[in-house]
Amino acid sequence: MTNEPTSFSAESYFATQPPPATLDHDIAGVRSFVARQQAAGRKVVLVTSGGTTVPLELNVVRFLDNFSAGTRGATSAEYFLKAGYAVLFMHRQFSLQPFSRHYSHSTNPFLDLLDIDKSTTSSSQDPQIGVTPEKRAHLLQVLTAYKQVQAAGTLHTLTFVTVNDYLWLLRAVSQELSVLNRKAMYYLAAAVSDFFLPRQKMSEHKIQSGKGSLHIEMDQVPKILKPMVDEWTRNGYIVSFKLETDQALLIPKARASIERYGHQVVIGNDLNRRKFEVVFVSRKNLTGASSEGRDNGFEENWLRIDLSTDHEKEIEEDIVKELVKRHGDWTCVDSE
Ligand code: PAZ
Repeated sequence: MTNEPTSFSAESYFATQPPPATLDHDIAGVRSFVARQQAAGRKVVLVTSGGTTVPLELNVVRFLDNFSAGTRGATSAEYFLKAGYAVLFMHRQFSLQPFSRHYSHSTNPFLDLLDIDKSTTSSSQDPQIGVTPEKRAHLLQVLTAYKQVQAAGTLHTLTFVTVNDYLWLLRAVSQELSVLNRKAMYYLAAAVSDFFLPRQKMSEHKIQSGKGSLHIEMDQVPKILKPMVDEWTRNGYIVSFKLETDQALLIPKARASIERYGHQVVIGNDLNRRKFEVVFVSRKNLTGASSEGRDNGFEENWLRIDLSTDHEKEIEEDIVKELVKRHGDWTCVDSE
């Protein structure tokens, strides 16, 4: 299967690729969530999390996937909530989510939390289930935070699977959030496919293996940060992530991204070091509090944690703390 590649701008992408069926419903939910947070005077952060897929067939049997468990997004969302933000959590279906991430099937199986009270199994009463004593303190902490967030109504979740779902949702959610002006933050931690198969070039049915090898030419996913900065958001604080496996590329690529799209921060992370080291790349004097002495240079701030001495520490705590400070400075600047 070979196709001539098409060059998609964001505009031609949305003009030719169909929206997900649930878009209108999802956006109605976002609109009322944003209105409630605005009335309460809260800042709102959109957190994107998890990897997008690229289906190879319309009746999908096979797809390409992007690496991401959703740990960065789900963990950061909890720290944003703790810092008083309302969170729109837009995540890949079945990837990690705030609060429930502590008891995911792989890292901390839910059933290991529970015990059956042995005294009740031999008696005539129904067997009683309780929480394993050594897990109680942690569960109580997570549950308390979760219940508080539920009562305050400060977390709203949305799901995507394909890169197409992601792009449509991102545009629509960003536009809804733009009413908050500088009080909105966009924290783009999802791992988004760079290449995709436009609907018009996809085979309807399962690709057959009879012809031997498979050749697919994919088109480039449009660069959406530019329209996001210029058209979809209004003075919002935009943070993107850059994942590399070659550490030497992190800073040059992060700088190039800021240069090209004009957003506020790129957080660079190396695949194998991402749990304990990230770098913030931004323009110097970004808030423009004093335009004098402003230059076009960049600054880099490394955040590191020592996992050998601080086993419990999550680097997202420090990432969010730094962003809350920077966003605070950003909201102090008068909007033109
Ligand atoms: O979800 P996770 O914790 O497993 O991984 C997080 C991450 C590495 C996907 C994220 O920090 C990131 O870099 N996202 C952007 C990836 C990209 O360059 O497209």
